[in-house]
Amino acid sequence: MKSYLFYFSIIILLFPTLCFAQDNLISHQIGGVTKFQKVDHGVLIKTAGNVEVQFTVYSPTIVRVRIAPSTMPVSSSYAVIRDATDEFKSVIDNKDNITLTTDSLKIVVQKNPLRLNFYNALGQWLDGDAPSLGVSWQGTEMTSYRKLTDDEKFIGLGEKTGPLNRRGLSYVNWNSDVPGYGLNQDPLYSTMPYFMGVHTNSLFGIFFDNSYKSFFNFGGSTDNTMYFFGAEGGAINYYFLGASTITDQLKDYTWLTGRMQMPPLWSLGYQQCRYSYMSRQQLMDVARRMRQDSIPCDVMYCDIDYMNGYRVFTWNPKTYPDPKSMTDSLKAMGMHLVTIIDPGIKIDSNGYQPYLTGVMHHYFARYPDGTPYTGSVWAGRSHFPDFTRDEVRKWWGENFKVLVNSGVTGFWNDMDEPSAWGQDIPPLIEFGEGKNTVTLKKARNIYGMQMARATFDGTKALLNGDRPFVLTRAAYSGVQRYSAMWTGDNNPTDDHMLLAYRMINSMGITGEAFDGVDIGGFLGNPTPDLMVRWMSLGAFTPMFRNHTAKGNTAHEPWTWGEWNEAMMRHSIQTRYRLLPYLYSSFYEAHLTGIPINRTLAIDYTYNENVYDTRFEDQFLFGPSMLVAPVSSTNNAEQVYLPSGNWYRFGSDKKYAGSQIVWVGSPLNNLPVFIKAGAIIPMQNVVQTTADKGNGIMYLNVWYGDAPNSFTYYEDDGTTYQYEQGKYYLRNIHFNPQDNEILMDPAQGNYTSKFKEVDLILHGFPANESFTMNGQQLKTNGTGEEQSVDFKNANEKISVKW
Ligand code: MIG
Repeated sequence: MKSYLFYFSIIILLFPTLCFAQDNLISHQIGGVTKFQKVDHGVLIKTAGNVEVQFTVYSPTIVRVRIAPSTMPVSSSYAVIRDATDEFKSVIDNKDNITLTTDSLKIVVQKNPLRLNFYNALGQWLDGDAPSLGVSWQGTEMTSYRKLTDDEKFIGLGEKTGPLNRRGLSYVNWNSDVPGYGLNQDPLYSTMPYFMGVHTNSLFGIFFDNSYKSFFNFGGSTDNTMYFFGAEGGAINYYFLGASTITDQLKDYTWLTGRMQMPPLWSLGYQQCRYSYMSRQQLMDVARRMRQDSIPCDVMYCDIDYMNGYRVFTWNPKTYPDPKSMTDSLKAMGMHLVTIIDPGIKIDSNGYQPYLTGVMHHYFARYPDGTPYTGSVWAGRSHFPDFTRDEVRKWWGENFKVLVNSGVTGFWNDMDEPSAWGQDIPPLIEFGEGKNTVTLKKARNIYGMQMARATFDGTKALLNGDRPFVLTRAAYSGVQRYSAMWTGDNNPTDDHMLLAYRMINSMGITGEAFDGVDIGGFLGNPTPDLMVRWMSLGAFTPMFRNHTAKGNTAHEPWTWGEWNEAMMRHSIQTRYRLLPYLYSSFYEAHLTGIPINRTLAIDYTYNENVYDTRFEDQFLFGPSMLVAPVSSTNNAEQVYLPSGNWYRFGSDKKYAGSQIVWVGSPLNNLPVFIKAGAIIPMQNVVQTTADKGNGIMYLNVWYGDAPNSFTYYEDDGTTYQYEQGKYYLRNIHFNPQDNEILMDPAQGNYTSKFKEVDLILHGFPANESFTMNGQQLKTNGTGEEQSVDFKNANEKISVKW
């Protein structure tokens, strides 16, 4: 026994030495500057160890920093859609430093050893290399060690578990299929390597655009002196974002990586899913019951069982005969059908075209000898399309003909991490062609995004001018250009529900505004109370989808008893009433990248309460509604109301902000607050977005001391004609100092569906008399809630009191 221990410890002691020596994994540090030169749009620096440092100016607030051995080829980005066109304003070479400036940033490059420090235009230090370490590498793995300050918080990285403030925690990006993931599990399905560092009164952003397995450590294990990030391969390639507010950060980040196009309006309606509606009969029964029970609903889903033996791009002829007539029936009821698609293509040479054409053209990911990689998934042994290649994406897109011809308008991409039974796909599997050949190590984190791209481009081309809806599980930065996302296989617990809203908020600050969660939880059964609570939050989720796994209690509203169904119906009705406000908020996301669900960190960045674990789940839904997710077991909850005045949505009870309040939170009354001065256009309850409603815009304004504006946006909701000016856009202002609500003249060539405006005034001085463009209006109601009606003329409308 003793001697066994002796030899064992010798081996343990020798092992690291041996293997580092052999594999050259001893760390190396970046050396001093040997040379530097001006290059197009920036500066190129060489250092002692033949490592290059290149700065590229995209805009005064966006500078790319790339650090890599001079032998490493520059790889093109899947995320970034812009080219650099800017230049440094000045480049000053001194004995010890080189100083690079733009109008917004100053970068000081210490020469020996090379260290970078970033300052804003006011001269405030924002971020920089750790003085002792800087950029280091071990084998092919490069890491940037950076200085950490006591006051610093970190937010971002997209779909990650854990708290809003990621200080003290570490994360890995390696897209993975993680059913029933834990509350702190990592990695999950997607990679969004953009974070912001928030100081006491300044902030910065870093987008580390590297698709290899990457890691981020926000200071938990460095005695609070450093934070660091890096990747298994590729360059230290980051965009330093110097915009000084989170709103401007998001504008810059989505300028760089792209923004969403307008989603089809129907995709903002209520979506009912299930794994699986096993037959046309079952699916249509659910759809009809929605209408019978007056549950507004726009979308039904087919999960994998609609296919013939899980072969993608097929229908099961027995259970789903004549799918076109089914989607016609759905259409007649104002509903759309979304079908799931997995990447794996079943190996089946018996006339199965997607397999035959894929093999014939060598479209699949392959072993180094060219043999297509075989993994097993639902369909059994399968090959996986190489979505990194243009021709493969094009072929994939054309395959959707089968579904589009069947009347399908939404396409749900699943298993695109990619997932295969056994999970760990051999890392040497190859993608791409010629000099663009890469292995899974580089392709994995962008695989889902490229599948979503192929799906979006392909279905858009097939839909004859209509907007497709695409939903994906795996993703990489920039995916917002193609697809919505959902947070995968969650659990039916209160904690998971609350986590989902933090995750959605975090995805929102990494460019992806259109997010959903499986309402009620995917794996297992929620309590009826949890189901009711979650549905009430669903109304305030960018994508409102109820879904659950096989074998679970059905999640449709009527399965929970009449009283619970009534509460759920009310939540869904609230969603439909809010559609004009919601659609306008999507327009803002489309234009600027500001998300729908907005962590309070966006507007109240420097307020400590925002990061307090009691309040970190709270968010603004659009610009002026504050939602406090509350667990289903709490009938009262503490809510933090930021500065300003607030009204409880529903009762209009008034609260002063900048305080923590206890509020009632029974299951039928989620704590939602309206910011004083809010302008929220609503509509009447309809059963589907295909119904234009009663033609009345219910324009709600809540009185406040400060002026406010809102951009109302409308278009046909289905086509891309808004790109040619076919939209209706109207700026609406609340000007309390002039006692005026002003609607600017309508812009665009689209006629609003609203013929009338019912202006509903909350908390205005009691018994006012109102005029519209000088003419007396008849006031309905008195006191707390008054309203006036007028025609929705396109000219300027000024309402005064
Ligand atoms: O291995 O298609 O996350 O939403 O219902 C499970 C069946 C595959 C995982 C998805 C889930 C979907 C399920 N899929």
